[in-house]
This record gives sequence, C-alpha cells and structure tokens, in this order.
Amino acid sequence: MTVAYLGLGANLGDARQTLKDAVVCLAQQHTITVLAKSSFYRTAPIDAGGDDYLNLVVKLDTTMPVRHLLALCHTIEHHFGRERPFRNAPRTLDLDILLYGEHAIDEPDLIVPHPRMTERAFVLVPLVEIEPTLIIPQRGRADAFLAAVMDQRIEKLKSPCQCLAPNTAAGSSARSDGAADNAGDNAADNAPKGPCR
Ligand code: A4P
Ligand code: MG
Repeated sequence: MTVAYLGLGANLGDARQTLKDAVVCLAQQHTITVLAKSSFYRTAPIDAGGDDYLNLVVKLDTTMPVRHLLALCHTIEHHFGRERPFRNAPRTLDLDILLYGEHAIDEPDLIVPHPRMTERAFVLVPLVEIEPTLIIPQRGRADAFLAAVMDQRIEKLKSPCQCLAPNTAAGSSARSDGAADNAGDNAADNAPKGPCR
C-alpha cells in the first residue's frame, strides 16, 4: 500500500459538486481508500485567469501503481468535461498527484512530488490541514513553505451542513470550521455516474 496525496481544483461549472463527485469516484475504486479529505477552499487563480477556484486535497491509501493513478486522474477529469484549450485554462476539474509515497519521479509526463506544490497556497493550506507534520520528500516539512505563500488569497469554506460528523463513508478525517463537508461523501448513496470502477 502507498499513501498518496492528490490536489483537486475546479473553476468552471458547478465546481463544488464536481469536486465532491470526483472524491466519490476515487473512493469507489477497489484499490483506493480515501483516508482524509480537506475542507474546500475558495482560492484566487495563480498564474491563471478566470474565476476563483475551489480546491481541496485528499489523502489516499492505494495499491494502484502511480501510472495507473495518473491514468485514472485523466479519466475522471475527462468524465467531468475537462478541456485543455491553453495552458492553465479554466477547468471543470483538475486532479494532480502531489505525492506518491516517498517516490521521486521525473519523467516527461509525470513529476512527483508535484513541481509547483510548495509555491501554492491552494495546495499547501489544505495539505497541512489534513497532515500538519507532513514531510515532502527531498524538500522538508510542508508547513515550512506556508509563510512564503500567504499573500495568495485563500478562504476556507464552511460546510453548508453542520449536522454530519466527520470520518464517515469516504473515510474523511478532515475538519472544516465545525464539521467536515460530508455531503456527497457517502459513496453508496451519492455515486455519480462515472468511471468509478
Ligand atoms: N503531469 C506531470 N506531473 C503530474 C502530476 N504529478 N500530476 C502532467 C498530474 N499530472 C502531471 O497536466 C498537464 C500535464 O502534466 C499532463 O499531461 C500530466 O501528464 P494538466 O492536468 O493538463 O494541466 P495542469 O494540471 O493545469 O498542469 P500543471 O502544469 O500541473 O498546472 P499547475 O501548475 O498545477 O497549475 N490557481 C488556483 N487558485 N487553483 C488551481 O487549482 N491550478 C493551476 C494549474 C493554475 N492556477 C491555479 C490552479
Ligand atoms: Mg492536472
């Protein structure tokens, strides 16, 4: 089993619903267990135009080889209407592999740890929320990079529903200001029609 972290982002369409559905798609894989899910964050576009993004980070335990995980990310993005008209274009869904165990990969189509993750509040803040003492291989503690990105606008969203406890179906242990945003987490009840198996 390998612990991996994925960054999810969207700024086109119903971003919140798409992100929830994407997490359900991940959780429904037989070879993936979603261990934790951060709060949702509204974030200013960085090196990009368009509307504000919604971002979150998930922590997975998986037996899926990293290449399969990348292919799954692309399949889920495609299912939710991802288009790539130009670099950093607004998108319905982006799934990036931030970390895959201790692995360091530097290939044309796959770089892990994600090369820009330490420069971005929209990655670091949710990552540190779910793993406060995380060490990024070859770079050190994730929280050490936070000070340098604090000029990037980022706002943690409160859950619209305060009645559900965290740590339910998809294995979320992330907390927002009150309760985790669990609506859409119950993979059995809320399964999106998608590439989930
Ligand atoms: N690729 C290489 N390494 C990876 C990896 N670790 N995970 C390749 C996923 N893909 C990886 O990806 C482009 C290529 O990177 C793919 O062919 C893949 O094989 P993409 O999904 O088409 O585009 P991308 O994710 O936008 O590319 P990139 O270069 O990772 O962009 P960034 O640097 O992640 O920036 N602002 C806010 N507020 N929130 C955001 O989510 N996202 C970006 C994208 C810019 N600004 C943003 C946000
Ligand atoms: Mg991407």
